[in-house]
Amino acid sequence: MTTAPQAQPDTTADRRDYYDRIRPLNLTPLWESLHALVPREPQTPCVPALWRYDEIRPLLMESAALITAEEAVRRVLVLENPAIPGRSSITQSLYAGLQLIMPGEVAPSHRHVQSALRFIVDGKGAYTTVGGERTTMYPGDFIITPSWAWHDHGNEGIEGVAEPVVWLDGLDIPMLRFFDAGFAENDDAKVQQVARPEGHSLARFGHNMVPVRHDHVAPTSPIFNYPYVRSREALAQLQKQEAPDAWLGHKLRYVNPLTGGAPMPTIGTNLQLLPRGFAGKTHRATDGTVYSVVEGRGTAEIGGQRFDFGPRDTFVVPSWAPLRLSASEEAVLFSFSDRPVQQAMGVLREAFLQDA
Ligand code: 1HN
Repeated sequence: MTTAPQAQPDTTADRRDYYDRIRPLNLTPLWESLHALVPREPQTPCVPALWRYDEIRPLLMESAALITAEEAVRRVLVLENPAIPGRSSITQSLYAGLQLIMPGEVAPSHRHVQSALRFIVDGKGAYTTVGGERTTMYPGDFIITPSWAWHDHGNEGIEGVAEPVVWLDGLDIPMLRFFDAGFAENDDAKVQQVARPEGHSLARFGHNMVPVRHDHVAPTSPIFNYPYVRSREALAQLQKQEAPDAWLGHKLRYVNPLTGGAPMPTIGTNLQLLPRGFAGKTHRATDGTVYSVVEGRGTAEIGGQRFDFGPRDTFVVPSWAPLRLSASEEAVLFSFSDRPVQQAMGVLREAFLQDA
């Protein structure tokens, strides 16, 4: 048997007088805040929200006339959870932003303890260099900047195309702020030296095989670009070969090939396909999750609120909010959350509900 926690005690006059006397000693009564400190279930201040790319793109392009990537260091519009403005947070633990790099621009080399992911949203011809290896970025690619790895970005164009490139940044900034464990430094060079050929890490670790002798010991995946063409192909095959999960459609999580766990120690990532006409059942989980729509259209019903999504939109599902996904066109969604951290702590909970 479980019961609801006790109601909060009354704040009587004599109690208030007592609180006033203990406050100068930096003391406070637990019994006034216990109910809020240990809620019966998650009580996130965050709310669901959707950012429409069609609305944001012109504003992003406008920012390119205001400031260069170099002056900005990173030219990004931060996606803030509307219920917690001013904290550069899309959930309590995660940061998200849309970054723009114009043809010919460079975002200078630096490194920090915060881990980052890039999910390419719009345009091609940009590259990022991470720890001495460069990768060309295409829409739908999932790219990792591990903690403390040097990284710089540029846009030299490719295949005769020079166009603006936009990606979704996901970082564990609020988590690092919580731990007060952040360090950062700028590189002497604006653009770091490339030390290995493009595709080297994927060749070594990206084919269900790994080198018999290697020295990769970091907790982050040795693969730093998970190309969309490969992940999309897996989903296309799955769709032909099996029925979709009633809650998730066809959903795959990205893995670190050395561990089978999440590719980043602090952020878990997924790619899912919702078949045309899919009407999912309701599920919820304690990891607040950010979604980026790659293809197709549909609806996310989040805590009873309806959000219609289309290509390149971003939306956030707060911790423990019931989520029901449906698709009017075949849709592909990328998503990320702090799931590996909650799993390491043994606190992740999720529920797959049987809708009536
Ligand atoms: C950062 O280094 C990047 O390297 C993007 O592209 C966003 C947000 C806060 C702090 C560092 C990048 C960032 C960031």
